[in-house]
Amino acid sequence: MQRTLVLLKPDAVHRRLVGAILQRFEQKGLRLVGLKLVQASRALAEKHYAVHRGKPFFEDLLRFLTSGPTLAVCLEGREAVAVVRSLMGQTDGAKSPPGTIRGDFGLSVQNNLVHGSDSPENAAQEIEIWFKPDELLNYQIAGSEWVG
Ligand code: IDP
Ligand code: MG
Repeated sequence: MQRTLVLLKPDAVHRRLVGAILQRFEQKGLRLVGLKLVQASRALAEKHYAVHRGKPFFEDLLRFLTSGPTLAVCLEGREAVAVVRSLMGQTDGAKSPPGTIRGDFGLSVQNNLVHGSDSPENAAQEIEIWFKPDELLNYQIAGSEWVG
């Protein structure tokens, strides 16, 4: 079963969209493995977005991610990485189709509510950045045979 790292960024928390966004992942059939409200430090934000270092939006992105609470979420399920990416929509809220999280809740490129890992390899690395091993739970969900 695949795992992925999702972040509900500070705009999602400030806009009180945490419940609405988490519901989409849950109702799709993904299950919660880890959940943690974090005030990201600059070091943590830099590590998470290391791949974007040097880009013109990098400093603003760090300021944004460290500006308030982020809900770190580890989700598990069949094809979890790709499923989360498709539920999120495109980076730019204005270009994201209705029905996606970014398409339904935002217009911004930067303040786009959610992060989702873009490959299983990056997911493994990112889960390690945000969670300690004992913060990730292994358990059997009742009725999981109906979901996949
Ligand atoms: P993704 O979150 O859809 O994977 P990435 O290209 O990995 O998009 O960019 C990481 C984050 O950086 C985005 O989610 C968004 O918050 C921000 N970002 C990306 N491109 C821009 C830009 O052109 N201007 C401002 N912020 C950007
Ligand atoms: Mg990305």
